[in-house]
Amino acid sequence: MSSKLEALQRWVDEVAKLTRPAQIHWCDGSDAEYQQLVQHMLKTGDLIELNQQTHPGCYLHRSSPSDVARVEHLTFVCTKDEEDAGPNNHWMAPTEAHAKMDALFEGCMEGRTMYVIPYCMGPIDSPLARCGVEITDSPYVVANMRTMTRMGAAALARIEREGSFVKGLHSTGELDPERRFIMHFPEELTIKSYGSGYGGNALLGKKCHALRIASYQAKSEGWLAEHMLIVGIENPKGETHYVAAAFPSACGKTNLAMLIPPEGYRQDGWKVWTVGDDICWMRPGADGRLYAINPEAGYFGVAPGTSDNTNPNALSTIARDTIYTNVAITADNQPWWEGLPGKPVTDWQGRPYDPANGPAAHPNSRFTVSAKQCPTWSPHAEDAQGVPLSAIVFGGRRPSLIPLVFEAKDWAHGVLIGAAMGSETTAAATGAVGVLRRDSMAMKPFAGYHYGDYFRHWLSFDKPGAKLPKIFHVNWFRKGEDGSFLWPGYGDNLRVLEWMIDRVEGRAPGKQTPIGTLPAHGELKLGDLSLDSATVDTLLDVDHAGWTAELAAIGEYLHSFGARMPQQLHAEQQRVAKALDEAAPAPRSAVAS
Ligand code: OXD
Ligand code: MN
Repeated sequence: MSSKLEALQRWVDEVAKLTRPAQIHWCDGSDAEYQQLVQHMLKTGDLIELNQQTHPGCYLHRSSPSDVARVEHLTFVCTKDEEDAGPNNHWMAPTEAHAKMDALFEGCMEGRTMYVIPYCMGPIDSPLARCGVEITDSPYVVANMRTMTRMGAAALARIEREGSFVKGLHSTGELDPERRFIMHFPEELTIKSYGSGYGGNALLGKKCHALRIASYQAKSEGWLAEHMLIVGIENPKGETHYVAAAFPSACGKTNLAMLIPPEGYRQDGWKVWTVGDDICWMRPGADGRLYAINPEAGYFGVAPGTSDNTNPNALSTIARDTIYTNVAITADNQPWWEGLPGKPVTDWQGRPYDPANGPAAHPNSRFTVSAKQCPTWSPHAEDAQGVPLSAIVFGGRRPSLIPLVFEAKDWAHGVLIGAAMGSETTAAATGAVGVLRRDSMAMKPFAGYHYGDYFRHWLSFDKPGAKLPKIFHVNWFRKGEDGSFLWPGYGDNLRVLEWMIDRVEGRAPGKQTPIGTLPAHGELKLGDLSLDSATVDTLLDVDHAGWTAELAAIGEYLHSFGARMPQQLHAEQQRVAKALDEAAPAPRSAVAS
């Protein structure tokens, strides 16, 4: 096969000349092609068949043990001017990066098949969608891209019609961590990735295209590419509000996207609809509202912790036609990970399970599955124009200080809240407890350009005629003095979402505070939750001294980005600091005198 688009054909020919594959396969995305790939990988051992009675169409892939996660220290943004990549990215000069990568790619596909994958990020007929072509020598990447994107003939037709596409070149190389780089050339709409088969490094449509390159494209085209889930909340009257939410990893994004309402809410007729669990592209519509699409067609989710208690929707989504990566298996060949009932017999590396070797499933083991298999998949997930957003939510893991929920005073304040967001690390993750890592808008590893310019771009959406979503911050992870979580989380998070919708609808006056609007007494519908009033008070408390210190830390953080940080964001920080100052309780001596 070949393409009638000269730019595409020329690039494929150039890559073939450089990498010297034994053969070239243009992917059409058909079922027959997928079955052939699976059969091929079963023969080579790239895939292992799982129990087809309990898990029809499910397979296991075991990666190289040194290739199990994204590699931020080997991920670069290569802009002509170093300043454009910003202090939030590793940078390399484009000429140097191309030379380094082309040396690695030279002859790397000898004896291998080179797959050409045309793909579309977003519904195939959506004006918000964007296309790319990934060239890879990994059949595992092809099979995953087929699930995660709209891949094949229809995407190729759109690319040939539009004439433009993001170029992604990938090879697993020798899977040598010393010969591994993930390079982005936003000015050339190009990605080069070598030496890793892991999803975030190798499925180039996902983090590389849909976040790093797309965020850069979005800046010049007037839209936003964000690390956010999208969820629809339907009330008993049948009205649906869509919410996009950004959280750093390990904060329950997939769980929130697939939330099951508490029993009482279910009886009353509340429903939750999943549009996306990881990435959101949004753009103002003709009516001034922000419309969002999920550029992905599948979920590449973390398996451990996914259970009938935490996320029954995810569990039923992955009961069939799923590729598992680095999970353990049971005696009867079912996939297994920590959090599931039953027992592992073989660990993620294929060894007999021995607790002395650590967890049976790798902590970052994954499932790849079509979004359509989710029981709560939204009937509007494929709408070409996207879904209109009522709210944007930022959140992090903050054991202290940050209330359960508060609302930004306006858009610019919301941008400040997103810029300031972060998560406190746990001992298990880093060895150091309570270290706050700022991860603005959960985009620290993914913004493809300078954070200062990125915040300026966010601020620019507030213009005459705009009907922007309200911005909120949530914290499901507040802890009491005994270290236990104060808020039950999971399905009960719907209570917080309901309050946000009440705010959007003008039904909840709220309580104004220097940091934003909090639920006034009685506005959060706590129903049959057995939370005592002291716990509710703690969850909704604004601690002046703590917040004054937090605002000072936010100010320092903004300054660390130098002159490109918009003055407007500094002014926002000062506005909140001043409001706190003015509302501060009188000092003790003043009270006494
Ligand atoms: C991530 C992911 O690393 O979604 O954020 O895989
Ligand atoms: Mn993610």
